[in-house]
Amino acid sequence: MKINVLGCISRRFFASSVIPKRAPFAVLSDKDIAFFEGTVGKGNVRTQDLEDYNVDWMKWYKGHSKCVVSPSNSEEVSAVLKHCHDRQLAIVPQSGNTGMVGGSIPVYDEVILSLKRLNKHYEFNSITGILQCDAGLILEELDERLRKEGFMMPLDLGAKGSCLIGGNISTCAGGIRLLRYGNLHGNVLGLRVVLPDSHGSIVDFGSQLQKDNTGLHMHHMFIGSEGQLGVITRASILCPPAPTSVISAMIGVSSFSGCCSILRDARRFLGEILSSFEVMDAATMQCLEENEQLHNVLTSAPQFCLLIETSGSDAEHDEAKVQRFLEYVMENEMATDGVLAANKQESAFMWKLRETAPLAITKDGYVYKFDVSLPLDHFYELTDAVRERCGDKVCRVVTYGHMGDGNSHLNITTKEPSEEVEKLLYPFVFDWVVAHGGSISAEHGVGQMKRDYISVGKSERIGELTRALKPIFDPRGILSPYKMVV
Ligand code: FAD
Ligand code: 2HG
Ligand code: ZN
Repeated sequence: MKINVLGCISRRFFASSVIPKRAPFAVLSDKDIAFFEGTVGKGNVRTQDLEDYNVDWMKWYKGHSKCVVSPSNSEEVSAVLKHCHDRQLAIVPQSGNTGMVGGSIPVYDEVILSLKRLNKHYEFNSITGILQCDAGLILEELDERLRKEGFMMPLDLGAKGSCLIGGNISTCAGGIRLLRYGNLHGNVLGLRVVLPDSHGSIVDFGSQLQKDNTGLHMHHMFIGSEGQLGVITRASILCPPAPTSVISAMIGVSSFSGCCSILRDARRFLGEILSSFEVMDAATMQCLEENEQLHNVLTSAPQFCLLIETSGSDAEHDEAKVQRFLEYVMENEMATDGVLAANKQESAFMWKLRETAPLAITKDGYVYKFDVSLPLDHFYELTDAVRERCGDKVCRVVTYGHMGDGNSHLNITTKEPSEEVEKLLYPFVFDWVVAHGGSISAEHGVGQMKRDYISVGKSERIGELTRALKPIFDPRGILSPYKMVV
């Protein structure tokens, strides 16, 4: 299912943020447009009605691009990037445009390179489980195709109906099953990348092999690089067999330390079949109720709801494990109540609650969004600290997230953007996270949103090395300027 796009545009504002000045890139000319049309076909160069491309999913960022170019293969991407290099025209790769940090949106008038037409090549080996495919294929469609052969994509996220695999790799997307299938650094074996250099070089990094220790493992550099180094046009991905038995349950818990105990025991009892361990706090459930009229399946009005899922290949074995685990939790009074999904519909409703949370909070008006990794000892302390700091200046402070991976989605809502709230949150939250051993970006990336904070808690040398790396791949700095590498 394609995800909804939000309503009004409210440009992300950071009173404190200094947007870098426009660099001396060329200005798009009629000759450039003619070149693009000659390369990718007239119908695949847009110069009008660009709103959907210039604005992000959250409606926080608005670019001013005058042109969207949509190539259909690596050779066309190469010709476009070579032209942009030679002309010194800035260009931003864009896939499904579901990113949450403004990475896919131009800051000024950069050309937009839409990768949606890069969707032809699909080759799957059902013995090795290795998929080779074009970067512009939609995650959900890839998953559906693989399921017909008994396999699945190793990642899953709420935006699956709209995001493209190239966008997922470029953000190193995490999602709801990372606990079981690992992150993309483990699953992506190789990448075809087009570089914005004088040749528009097309380079195959990594391979289609599970073991390949020849040279530096350079494909990893592009995973999570947010379009700063090159354009991913094709990927080789190791895909797991699809489970034949999936069990979902929701458990109510009265304290966060109680959630941690349940996570420890879930790992112990469920072992290899544990595939999701998600948390939603009471404020999230209240928001779902008020803004989306979605009612909790748990009736004890707990402080925390855990959504736990197992994925395995033997229903009897999995059910016995889950049963033993739930009995243990209940007998030891670790939960306020619990519900085991009786069928696919009930399971889908549990996931609907979790996946609607990002949309539900936007209905309060304005959202301050944080996506952080934290050691579990401090996971919910941050929410408490922010609640205390913001008091009644905000509508609500909600936390949901991928607790099994230590990834908290802390969201603070207000009716309208507020400079006062912004000053309470920035840099407070980022400093707090780093001081408690966390990361200020768990899975959404840096984009435009965290550009000013990228060095928090990192040594200067890391910044120097990153900046030294960029021109090796992008000698004229034309690819997605003013973002992660500034
Ligand atoms: P885009 O948003 O188009 O681009 C993302 C970044 O990658 C940009 O910097 C862009 O320039 C760059 N880029 C895109 N394609 C390429 C390419 N081929 N080559 C080089 N650079 C490229 N994220 C998670 O990690 N986990 C979640 O659970 C999750 N859930 C979400 C739920 C919802 C409802 C929404 C709206 C978003 C969610 N996201 C989540 C964020 C987002 O979906 C992911 O970041 C996703 O991976 C972005 O993919 P995309 O195709 O939309 O990429
Ligand atoms: C999710 O896990 C997404 O639902 C979005 O990563 C997180 O809304 C958010 O903050
Ligand atoms: Zn997430």
